[in-house]
Amino acid sequence: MSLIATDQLKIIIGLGATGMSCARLLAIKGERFLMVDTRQQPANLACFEQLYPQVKVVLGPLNKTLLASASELIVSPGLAKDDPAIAYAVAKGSVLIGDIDLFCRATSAPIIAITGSNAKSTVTTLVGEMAMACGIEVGVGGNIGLPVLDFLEQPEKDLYVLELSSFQLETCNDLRASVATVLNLTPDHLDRYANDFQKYYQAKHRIFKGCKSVVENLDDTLTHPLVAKNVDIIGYRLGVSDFNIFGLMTAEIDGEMQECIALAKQPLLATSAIKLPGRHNVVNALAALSIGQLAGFSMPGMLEAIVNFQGLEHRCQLVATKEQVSYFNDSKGTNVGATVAALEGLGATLATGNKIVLIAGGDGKGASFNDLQKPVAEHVKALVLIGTDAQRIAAAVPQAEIHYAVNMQEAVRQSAALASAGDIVLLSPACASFDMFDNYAQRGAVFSAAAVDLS
Ligand code: UMA
Ligand code: ADP
Repeated sequence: MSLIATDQLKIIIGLGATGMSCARLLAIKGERFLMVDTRQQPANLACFEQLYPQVKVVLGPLNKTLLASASELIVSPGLAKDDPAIAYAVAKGSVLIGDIDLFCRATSAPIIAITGSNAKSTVTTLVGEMAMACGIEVGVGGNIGLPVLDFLEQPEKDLYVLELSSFQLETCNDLRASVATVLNLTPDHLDRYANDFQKYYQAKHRIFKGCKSVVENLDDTLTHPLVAKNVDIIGYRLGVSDFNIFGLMTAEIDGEMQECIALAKQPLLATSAIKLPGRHNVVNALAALSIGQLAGFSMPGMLEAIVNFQGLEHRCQLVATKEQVSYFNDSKGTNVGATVAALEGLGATLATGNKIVLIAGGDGKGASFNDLQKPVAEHVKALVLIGTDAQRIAAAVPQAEIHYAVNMQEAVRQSAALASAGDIVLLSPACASFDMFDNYAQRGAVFSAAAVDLS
């Protein structure tokens, strides 16, 4: 890792996990820096002041003159980069950068970069498990919860697998990933992008800057990269496989004709061997295989990792079965695209006549709920709505049976009364949780406990 100090002033904006990791790096390098946060009482303040008593902290609205005095502004992902004070400083010559570029400057190990509106954490984790199964020393981090600069405090790994959000990609200029992918693209975080989907798309596609190879989801044209002809591309689709395309085929496995994952029309693994529920998780396995293939992982190692992968909490996780009704916690379904995938993914596994009772609602982040219409019509028996945007969801699915609940416990009780043997009760809110819960994990935990507690 190369750590080169300069005596120019740097300003870190944001006292969250990212800001703290940036401070650690600059302190180790002996750089001159200030810490800025728009909040009066950011949670890490006391800890920061204890660790760096000599570093000035400036709190409250951003001061444009102060920011313009910095050679570099290291901006945390949670902060919008179009703040007028940041724009002023950039116009005056300050360079805008984020933790991801700082990390890329410091490491020479290959990077796999994964973004998308949904499935990032699942695919990032699975790719990490594949690398481990192939005997590769791997670091898995980024938006998934581990600031990437924390890796610099450990011996360098052979490979880094990074989940990147659009917020992080906004400040990425120097990623040069070995493998880059946008898994899927549907509206999210539009409150941050002035309701402009194109801006969100552009932020996501920054992941391809300088990349060496690309994985493309052939079922989602918005993931198609604009890259030079010499960049290797592998595609995947929930359809027939082909040369350089991971897909599906029917083949004889263990004496039985079965649906299989395949590459170049060669069967690799029965889809029934994937433990994660729903068709969308078959897509996630295809995505991870495509990434691993470009990264040079061995096929047996990748297949072993898929077969052993149990999935992550709060992502279409089966948490209870009561009176032959299955309760799935998909609290991480925080936007419409995720809920559409969960409904279609689980709906495809139901026996004829069985349906889903959907618990949804929360803070919709300004998004339209209209894309719920089709999967709701196909797979949903009734919706039980909670939270701030309950009425907006109801208005988007006028043909559906709607119920309202004041809290999660009541939503689960109502859903249990609506479901019959063989049905699914699914919490997939299509919304953020902050209007009723601390975060999606707490929302999922409350749902799961209520489902387990049903008599
Ligand atoms: N904030 C202010 N003023 C500031 C700085 C931040 O009000 O001056 C607020 C932000 O608006 C936000 C909160 O503080 O509400 C945290 O922002 P941050 O940038 O300091 O966040 P970190 O603690 O550094 O965590 C970030 C990611 N958070 C965000 O992008 C909001 C984490 O992703 C990520 O795990 C972490 O870096 C390590 O890379 C979380 C997330 O919610 C899980 N990501 C979004 C998502 O997945 O949808 C993008
Ligand atoms: P992210 O990190 O992008 O939020 P996760 O892996 O945490 O992704 O999954 C979040 C949600 O995305 C899941 O709870 C599920 O509702 C949805 N999801 C999972 N796989 C897919 C997919 N292939 N396409 C669209 N949505 C998906």
